[in-house]
Amino acid sequence: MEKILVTGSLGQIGSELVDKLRGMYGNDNVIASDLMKKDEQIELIEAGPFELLDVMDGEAILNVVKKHGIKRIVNLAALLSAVGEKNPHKCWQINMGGVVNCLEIAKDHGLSVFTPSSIACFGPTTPKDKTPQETVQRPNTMYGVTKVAGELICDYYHSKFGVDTRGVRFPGLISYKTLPGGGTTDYAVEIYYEAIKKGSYDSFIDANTYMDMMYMPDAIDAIVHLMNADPSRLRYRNAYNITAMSINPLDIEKSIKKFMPDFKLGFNVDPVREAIAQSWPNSLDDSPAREDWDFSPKYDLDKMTEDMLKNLMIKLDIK
Ligand code: NAD
Ligand code: AKB
Repeated sequence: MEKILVTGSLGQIGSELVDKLRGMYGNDNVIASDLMKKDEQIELIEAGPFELLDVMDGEAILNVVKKHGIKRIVNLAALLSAVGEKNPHKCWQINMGGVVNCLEIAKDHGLSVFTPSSIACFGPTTPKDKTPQETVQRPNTMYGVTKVAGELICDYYHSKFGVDTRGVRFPGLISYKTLPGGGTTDYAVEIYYEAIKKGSYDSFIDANTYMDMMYMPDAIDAIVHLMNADPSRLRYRNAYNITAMSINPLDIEKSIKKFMPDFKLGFNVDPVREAIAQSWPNSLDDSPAREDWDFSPKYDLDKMTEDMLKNLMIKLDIK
């Protein structure tokens, strides 16, 4: 069995992806890693191999690759959009340093690499509705700059050196297991937590601002699906648009009210994150992903809301 290294594995995506991959391939074949241990992820850390790993340290990654006989890296270590704007240079160093280190090792030692891009790879001059797979990419955040550069460098290592690189452009991901790490779409997670805890939420994103979103089980399925897809069908490899829903805060309010009729939504708009959201698409065209590797999300907004609320009631121990 091929061993897989997941970097940034204690974050919002990694904490669920590691579980899924360990279930599929066996605990010992999936090596989790992160910059530091986190108490809330102790189960994941103890369930299988775990390494402390800074993706900016290429030698340390290589040592882990050799120690465990790794054949595939899923590189999730990154700073997200809002945190990235507070420290753009660090965002560049981590996001680009990590991906380049993984690619160099992949080139020299015959590994494959999966690295997610994001809707942040688009910018204010990109067509906003049904944003095509191939279009203008001039983002105005450092996070977005690293995502476009990440797509291009993965394409380069594939075409120049034959490295099997793959990736998707994730929309905002909504989940209840691990909190998001400091992005613009985080409002769409907070709203569910606050609905359960307080019955109300003040959104930092404006009422009519649309962004694409997806429930975490669909995002995890997409990674697994694309990693195992027939390479001869892949036209884009590193940057497939994928989405499950195009929604704004009022849509989520309406959906929550179907299950919690007294829920109240207010607004306390954060100009920085609102400007980032305004620079991103309203909705993506993900038909190439559907055609090339049969991407097909299962959760729409109401189905996701029902599952989020049910699981958060259990997690937050609210009767
Ligand atoms: P996250 O912020 O929840 O987790 C990132 C993890 O990386 C954290 O556990 C952090 O400790 C770790 N990390 C930070 N610096 C590191 C370093 N130098 N070395 C090793 N680890 C380090 O992020 P996430 O939401 O899980 O995102 C994972 C990937 O998916 C990122 O590339 C992100 O851009 C992409 N993505 C996420 C979303 C989303 O909504 N969650 C959407 C689009 C794309
Ligand atoms: C963010 O908001 O920064 C992320 C993303 C869409 O990349 N959730």
